[in-house]
Amino acid sequence: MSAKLISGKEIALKKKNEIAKEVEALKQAGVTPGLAVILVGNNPASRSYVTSKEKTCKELGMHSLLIELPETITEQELLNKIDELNHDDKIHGILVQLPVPDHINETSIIEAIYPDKDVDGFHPINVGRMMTGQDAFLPCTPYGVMIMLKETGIEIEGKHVVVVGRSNIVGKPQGQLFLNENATVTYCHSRTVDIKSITKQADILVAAVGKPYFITEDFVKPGAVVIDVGINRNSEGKLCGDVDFENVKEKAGYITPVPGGVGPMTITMLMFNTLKSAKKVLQKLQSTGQIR
Ligand code: BQF
Repeated sequence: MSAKLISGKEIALKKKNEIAKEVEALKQAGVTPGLAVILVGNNPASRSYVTSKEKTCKELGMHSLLIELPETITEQELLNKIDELNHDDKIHGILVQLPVPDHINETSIIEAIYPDKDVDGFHPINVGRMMTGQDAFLPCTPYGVMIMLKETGIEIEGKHVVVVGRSNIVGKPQGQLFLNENATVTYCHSRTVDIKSITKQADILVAAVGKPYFITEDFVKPGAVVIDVGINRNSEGKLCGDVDFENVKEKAGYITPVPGGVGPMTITMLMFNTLKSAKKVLQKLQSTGQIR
């Protein structure tokens, strides 16, 4: 193993400690940060993500509300639930666990959440704010990656970052966040001709493909930083990333594991965003003299 391991688990632990302290201070001031998580249907992976979000909320002293709805709920009923939470003063963050069933329009759901409570950072208002470099809720996974690099002391300015993957949730915003930090950004995707020749130029390579072991050592420049955003199950049913870790670790300068890499940071940034939302509410209450 020549690469240094970037432990998302450890960085997440440090960040969660900082968040827990701020949550306590906020509670003293009269505002308990609250997150509502809506789970529609019974997808086992979704259920496990939702459970870990709830558990983390509680660990950090936040209020958490889990709303479980049957697969058969109509889009309108879900929209009504969201609107109720939009107007609930105890709730500072709302998220609908994705994917939603096919008969529900994902875009309509995302757009129904008030941007000020959109702690996933998926609402077009937050996407636009991020793109123009304004204050916004940043999507948790790409944001988590940026914090991991910062905490590890890896420079971004002027570096060539190659993002493999272009989903709205990870790939696209990931490239934008790197651009905001003055990196040179290249996107690769399923239609890219000769992916390897491009990924080999990366100082920082982000894999967000959704294919187990897609990134092998021949995709990687010696000494590169390799960030694995993939969460897959391999043929043995074990959790694995998009990177062939065992081989790539011999060539990379830094590498993130799966599990214990980006995943724990995703959850942590969700807590950070919920805290941030609650802090804004406190500021507003203070500036309008409703609380001192
Ligand atoms: C780890 C997610 C695909 C689709 C929807 C820790 C998580 C995962 C892995 C986790 C994910 C992936 C989440 C580890 C939340 C990340 O130790 O490696 C935590 O809970 N995630 C989600 O909510 O929705 C998804 C991936």
